Amino acid sequence: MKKFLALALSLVMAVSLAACGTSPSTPAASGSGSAGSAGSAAASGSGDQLITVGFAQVGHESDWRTASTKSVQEAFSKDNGFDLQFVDCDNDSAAQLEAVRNFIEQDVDYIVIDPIVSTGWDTVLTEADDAGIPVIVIDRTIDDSDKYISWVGSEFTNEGLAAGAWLKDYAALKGISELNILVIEGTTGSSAQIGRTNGFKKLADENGWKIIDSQSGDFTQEGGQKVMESYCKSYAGQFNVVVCQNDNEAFGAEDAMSAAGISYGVDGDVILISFDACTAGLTDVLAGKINADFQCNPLQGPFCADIVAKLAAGDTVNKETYMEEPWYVAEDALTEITYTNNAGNEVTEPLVHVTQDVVDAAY
Ligand code: GYE
Repeated sequence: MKKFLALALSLVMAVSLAACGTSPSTPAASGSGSAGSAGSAAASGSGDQLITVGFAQVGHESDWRTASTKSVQEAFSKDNGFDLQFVDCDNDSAAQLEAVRNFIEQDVDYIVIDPIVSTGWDTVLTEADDAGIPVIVIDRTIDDSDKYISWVGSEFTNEGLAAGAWLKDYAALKGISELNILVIEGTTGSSAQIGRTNGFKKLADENGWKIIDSQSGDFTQEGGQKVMESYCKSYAGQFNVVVCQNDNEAFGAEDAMSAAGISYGVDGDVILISFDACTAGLTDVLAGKINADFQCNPLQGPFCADIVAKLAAGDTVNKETYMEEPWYVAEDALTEITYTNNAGNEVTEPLVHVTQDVVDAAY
């Protein structure tokens, strides 16, 4: 028990240090409420036992996902006192439910879920609850059940609102009065897709922009390319903005537009907006291919491990933790945006002009 507590405490300290060192991975704020202590199996386990954690990951669809997996695997290492069972659910919701049920059957100490879609969770979370296994949710949200202890992730609606607020100011700056927009959405039913879609649409509706079409590219490069190829055929000459809900879709969209002879980015005919701001995405912002990239921070592993360590030590944890996420732009003409965020507050946030140093510091 003593050894376990020492492990847990040293992990908490390591996490605090890591969080101080890299500013984008510092949680911005803790949201509503506080979850009770888990009374976990690990906390009552014997001396040198590792804490077993089952992680049902979405899949391997994007650069963001690769960074997320690495972050969780590093944080839940054996050296940090964990035995991590990692399952790549390959973007298959049924497989993800099965993975969670297998974790329950194995009687792991904790379950971590990055939910592919936001609904369909209450039954399996009730089963975990009945088995006394605390569940921590990361990244995407679960919207039809509150039977989890804690969540750490991003405010996806704010990402969409910020993208819309930037587009409004950018169009005004460039004297573009009519915006005809094509959207390539992420995986249908994921909270990332829902939030980014709704946030951006709110600004589009308020400003009278036309969203010509909005289809899913499933957060993959291949998906983004396919959707953009069909958009180029159907809407050639009719659009001047493309919004991709992640960087990998944007890479596919770039290829499709190049093949169709359509120019995009800073010197092009089409404004290209993206989300995630991974290294390759910011490289394209620096090159002027993507005009603006709204970060979603995947480095959630240390925060999640911190939550598990606190629960194992019998401490209480916050029900929600939001990641801090900057907005990146290719040109330095605009330095900030002001918009009403999802909580109803008017906020003014900086726009980070991308330089090589910014790319080098990216995930
Ligand atoms: O934006 C995308 C990934 O859930 C926030 O999933 C995540 C999204 C991310 O495939 O690249």
